[in-house]
Amino acid sequence: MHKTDLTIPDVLGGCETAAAWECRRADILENLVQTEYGKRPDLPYEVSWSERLRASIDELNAVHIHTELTVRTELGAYTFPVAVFLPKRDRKVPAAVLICSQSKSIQPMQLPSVMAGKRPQELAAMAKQAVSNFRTVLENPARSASAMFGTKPVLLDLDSDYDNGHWPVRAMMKRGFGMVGFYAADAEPDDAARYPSGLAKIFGTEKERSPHEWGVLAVWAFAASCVRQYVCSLEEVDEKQIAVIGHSRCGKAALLCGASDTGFAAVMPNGSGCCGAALSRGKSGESIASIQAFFPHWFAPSFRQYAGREGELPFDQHFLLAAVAPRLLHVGSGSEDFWADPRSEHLGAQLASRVWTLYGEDGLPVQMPEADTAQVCGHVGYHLRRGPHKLDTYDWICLQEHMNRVREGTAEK
Ligand code: GTR
Repeated sequence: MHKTDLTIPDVLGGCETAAAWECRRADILENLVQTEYGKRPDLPYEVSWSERLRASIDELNAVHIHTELTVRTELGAYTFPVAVFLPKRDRKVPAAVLICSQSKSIQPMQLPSVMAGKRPQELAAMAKQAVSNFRTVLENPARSASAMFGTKPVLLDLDSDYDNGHWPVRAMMKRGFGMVGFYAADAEPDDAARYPSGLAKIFGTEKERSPHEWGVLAVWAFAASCVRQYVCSLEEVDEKQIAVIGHSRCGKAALLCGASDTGFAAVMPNGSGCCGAALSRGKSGESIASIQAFFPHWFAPSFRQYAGREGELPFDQHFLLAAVAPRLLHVGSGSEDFWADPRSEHLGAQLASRVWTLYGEDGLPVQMPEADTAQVCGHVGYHLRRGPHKLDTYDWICLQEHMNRVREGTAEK
């Protein structure tokens, strides 16, 4: 339950017009990215791609493309694969880029399985333990995290799985919605001990990062922006209707990506919790201290100063959510996802939605919706899926229907 006696920084900061907000937005993003996720070293780069396979899949009435995407800087080139499914239609289709947190084979990037099904008190005790272990854990976060939590592999093949809720190709092809996915770990492995070894390496990031240098979440967000450039080149896709979506750690990255890259028309952080859509102040479950105990490589080194000091942050997560305005923001939660804290995710979206009022919309209601219900107010939406921490077909449908309503002009303001 979110505490109510908190001082939460005001996202509008006195802005009364959209023009005033747009100046403030630029400052907010600069400051927030520097402090929390870290910045990409300022090196020129080029993105190119090569389609390795293009095949018609009759059972889906769709085209499957497998592409290799290359990012090049003066320090080298890095290539990772992208899977695409496009429904066959006689018009351009909307599409989403998924930053995929699952893997094709067993890798270290897994949801700690012991968190699943835990009661809030048990999770809180685990977090407390993590915080008290802060120093020790930081020495070898990846090993400590798996030792404390264990791992449960969830495998997904983006090129051949059609019926996985994380990547429901069959259902979305029927709805005329294009799907583009890449494994986050292919862009940059989710392993503190190996960071940097993927995209971050060709930008000159070293093991010892400077205080405001990018962490892995920012690298994944950047990778999704590079993928968007490729998606814009596909003639089957409406380049004004491209969303970015991710779940959990990749929901945080999707939010960062969509907030920063205005080429994305829509953003869905799903189950993104701590350092995603959830307000840090008053949050239950995961905290800024515990997340950095396990995953220090996700953030800028400077963010460590806020471990256990949420109240001192000059912003909160609704500032990042608001940076999506006036584009489409849709936040998804699972009703049993105590670690992410749906109430704090809803509060983040609701407070951020005040910025959309500058564009003539009403903003989200203060009340959370019932489970398995979506709230859609103009370009801002929130839904609460009944169930645990995961990305499921229902979440995808909520995003697709929200985008549809906005496109057809039928979303109430
Ligand atoms: C957890 C982490 C969460 C979330 C999750 C996931 O271990 O504490 O912030 O990102 O992993 O990615 O599934």
